[in-house]
Amino acid sequence: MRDQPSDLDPASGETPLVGVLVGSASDLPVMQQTTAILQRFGIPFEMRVISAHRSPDLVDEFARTAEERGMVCLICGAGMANHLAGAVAARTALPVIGVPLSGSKLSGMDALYSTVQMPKGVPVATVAIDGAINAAILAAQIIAVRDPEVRAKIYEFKDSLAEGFKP
Ligand code: RP5
Repeated sequence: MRDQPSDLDPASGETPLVGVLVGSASDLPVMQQTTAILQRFGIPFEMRVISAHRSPDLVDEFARTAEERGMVCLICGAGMANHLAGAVAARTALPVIGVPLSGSKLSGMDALYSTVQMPKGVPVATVAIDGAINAAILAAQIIAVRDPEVRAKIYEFKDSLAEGFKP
């Protein structure tokens, strides 16, 4: 499928700090949990449907230009043979968080292995299968290192976890 800018992009006009890439429109129901958390922390993001296998040139362009566009962190969610996170990580110095997605006949074990088993030199910070929420929290924590406002929201959120995670 062709790359599509997402209608989930914030309308604020702010520079996106997080790039959220998904391998297929079929991944959106899970990966929208990522964008919901980013919105909750007030972090501007850009979401794109872009595939390592179907639109590799667009992956290349996105990964190589993300830093100069002001992004701080990238989240890549895909299922099956998930090469998206690794392909992106090979092309940027930005931290890349990979979300292996279920939905395949192997229930996401295929995507987990192909995301987490990166060879030396090209790390991908891999969260759980369908761990779209944790991917966003980790991205927020990366941003929080230099952003006191986001840091305060993270601490508030962590405190709230004593009563359980509330989406
Ligand atoms: C992966 O293949 C995508 O990330 C998706 O999880 C899976 C199936 O894609 P579709 O056939 O639904 O487009 O590349």
